[in-house]
Formats: sequence, structure tokens, C-alpha cells
Amino acid sequence: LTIAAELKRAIVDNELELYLQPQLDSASGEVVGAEALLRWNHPVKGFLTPAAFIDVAEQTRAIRLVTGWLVKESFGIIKRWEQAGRDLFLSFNISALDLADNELLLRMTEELEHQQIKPANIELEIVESAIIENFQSASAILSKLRELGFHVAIDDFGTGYSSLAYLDKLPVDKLKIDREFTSKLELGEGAGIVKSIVDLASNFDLRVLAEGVETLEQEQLLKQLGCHRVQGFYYSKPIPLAEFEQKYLLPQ
Ligand code: G
Ligand code: G
Ligand code: NA
Ligand code: MN
Repeated sequence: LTIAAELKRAIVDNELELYLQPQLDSASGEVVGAEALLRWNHPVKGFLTPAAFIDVAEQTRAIRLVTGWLVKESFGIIKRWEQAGRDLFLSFNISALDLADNELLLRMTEELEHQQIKPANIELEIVESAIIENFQSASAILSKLRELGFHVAIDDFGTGYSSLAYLDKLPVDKLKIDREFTSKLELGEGAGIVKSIVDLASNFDLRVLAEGVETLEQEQLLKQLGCHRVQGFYYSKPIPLAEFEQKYLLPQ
């Protein structure tokens, strides 16, 4: 079977699973949302992380099936959380191909009508290059999604294009500082880059999150620098949805 056919089968056979990694407010230390990270329980190859299949899925356009599945799953999860009286957001990763035509926009619009959730509780994560490579189409779609109330975050910020020329034109709400920069905070250097990104975000009225926080020292520096949100192994690695709900959603 091709990867596209395999993914189609995997969705029907319920082999895809979301692991969630909490995102915290750095001032209060509260969990305010989570990033959904895809896992594939493959019947023969075993437990697969995205590294094993996302690139091929993108090359063969099968990623669109995956994203379609992500939309349904994510909205369902938010619906359940809302019904439980919890106001947390969930972000999921999308690819350049998802912004090349209207399919994602249509699915998100349909699902919003269907589930009637608070759209601000759904966030899309996209790398900068995926927007810039196909700027017209991508920015038009992201703008429409934001008009509907959904949030958009730039993933791995700082690693890709020279961002300044585009930053004021990107239809986004949040920058996620790549973990490469967070990891350098440990050495007492690298604070300059993180500080620059935090200031940049502030000037453009964007939220800013640091990925890959692994130590207390990093947490403290990020708080001092005014970084709004944090995510990383220091708080939790990505964990199965049920475990996330048990840890962070049950009786408060
Ligand atoms: O979970 P892990 O750290 O292995 O994720 C590795 C990479 O795979 C990350 O860069 C993440 O953005 C990407 N990724 C994870 N889940 C998804 C998904 O559902 N869709 C897409 N397109 N990428 C994903
Ligand atoms: O590109 P993206 O940010 O979506 O990648 C997410 C990946 O980063 C996931 O595979 C996740 O397991 C990994 N990750 C999350 N937190 C940390 C961390 O604190 N340290 C390291 N090394 N990896 C992390
Ligand atoms: Na991501
Ligand atoms: Mn990232």
C-alpha cells in the first residue's frame, strides 16, 4: 500500500492518536491549553511519531486526510472540555498544503457550525515558510480563519526566513519561539535572541510562547523577559489524551 492508502486505512481503523503537551501561562503557572501531537499506532510497524510519516504524507498530499481527521478530533475534544466547564485551548499542526486551497477553511467552518464551540479555543500551528512560500493563498485563508475567531501561531519561530519583512503582514496571533533558542538560555547566553523575539511580539501585539523549556532556570529567565506562555519537558512531555485529561481537567 502507498502511504496515502495506508493513512486512509489507518483513519478508518482508528490507528491515529493525539498526544497532548500542556502550555502554561508563565505568570500564573496555570495550564491554559495544549498542543496536539500526532502518533500512529501502526499494526505492523508499531508506535510511530511524525518523523516516520509526516514528510511522506506531505509529499503525497495524504496530509490532507490527516488534517481533516485532526479538525474533527480537535473540535470534539474542545466540545467535551467545554461541556465539562473547562476553558482550555487546543492547538494542532497544519502543513503548507493545507493552505493551498479552501479545504481546511471549509472543514473548519462546517465543524464550527456543527459543534458550536468557542473558536478561540482552537489554534493552528504553522511554520513561517509554509505561509511565505505561498503567501497570497496562505494569508487569505489564515485571515478568514481568524475572522471566524480561530487563533493562529507561528511554529519554530526564528529558525526560518528573515521574518521582519513579513511579520506585519502575517495574519497570526502568537509566535512560538523555537526550542533551539530556549535551550541556549541555559548557558546564560542566548537571552538576547529570546528577548528580541519577545520585544518583537510585543511591538506587533502578538502573544509569545517559548518551546522546549527544560529547566527551572529557563523558566525564571523567560518569566523575567516577559514571555507569556511556556511549553516543554520541564512541565510535561506529550502524553496520551486520557492522561492529560486526568491530570489537568478532572475535579478542580
Ligand atoms: O511529536 P513530535 O515532537 O515527534 O513532533 C515532531 C514534529 O511533527 C513537530 O515538528 C510537529 O510540528 C510535527 N507534527 C506533530 N503532529 C503533527 C500533525 O498532526 N500534523 C502535522 N502536519 N505535523 C505534526
Ligand atoms: O516542531 P514542533 O514544535 O511541533 O515539535 C514538537 C516536538 O518537540 C515534539 O516532538 C515534542 O516531543 C518535542 N518537545 C516538546 N518539548 C520539548 C522539550 O522540552 N525538549 C525537547 N528536546 N523536545 C521537546
Ligand atoms: Na508544533
Ligand atoms: Mn515547534
